[in-house]
Amino acid sequence: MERIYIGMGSNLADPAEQLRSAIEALAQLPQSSLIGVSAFYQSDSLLPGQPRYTNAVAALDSTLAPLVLLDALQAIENDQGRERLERWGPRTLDLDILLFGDRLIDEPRLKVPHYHMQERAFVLYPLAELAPADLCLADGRTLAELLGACPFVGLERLPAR
Ligand code: A4P
Ligand code: MG
Repeated sequence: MERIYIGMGSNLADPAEQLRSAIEALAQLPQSSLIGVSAFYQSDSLLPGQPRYTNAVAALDSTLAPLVLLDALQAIENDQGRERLERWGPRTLDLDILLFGDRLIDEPRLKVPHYHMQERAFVLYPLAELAPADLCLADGRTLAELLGACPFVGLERLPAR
């Protein structure tokens, strides 16, 4: 079993409902158990002119191989009507593998840790609800250090999932 953290994001078609459906789908993954889900957080899109995002992080224990898990996550995205029109375009559901145990993965289809997660408040704050503060990221910095360098700015933690 490896502990996997998955970043979830949506900015189309009732984002909170998209995340709730995604959580149900994650709970059904084979060879896996859903360990926990953070609160939902809203923030402006990194790209101007797009609707606001709702983001959350899920923790999963799994024996699935990384690319098998990626296929399963992309199937969930597709089931929820994701259309890949342009990179970084608005989306009903985005599922990113943030961390996969302590693995460093550098394959054409899969880079782990997920790039830029170290500086994204909408990833780090929900992750901190689930992961220990001394969790070490690939570059040797701990989650606590990354949070210290990433102010809680522009994030709104929603009261309920
Ligand atoms: N891929 C490589 N590594 C991974 C990984 N660790 N997890 C590949 C998942 N997929 C990975 O992803 C493109 C390809 O990346 C996949 O086919 C997979 O093989 P995608 O989900 O189709 O495209 P994308 O999401 O548009 O691109 P990307 O680079 O994942 O964008 P991001 O980083 O997700 O940024 N603002 C707020 N507030 N909240 C957000 O969540 N998200 C984005 C998109 C922009 N602004 C945002 C947010
Ligand atoms: Mg993505």
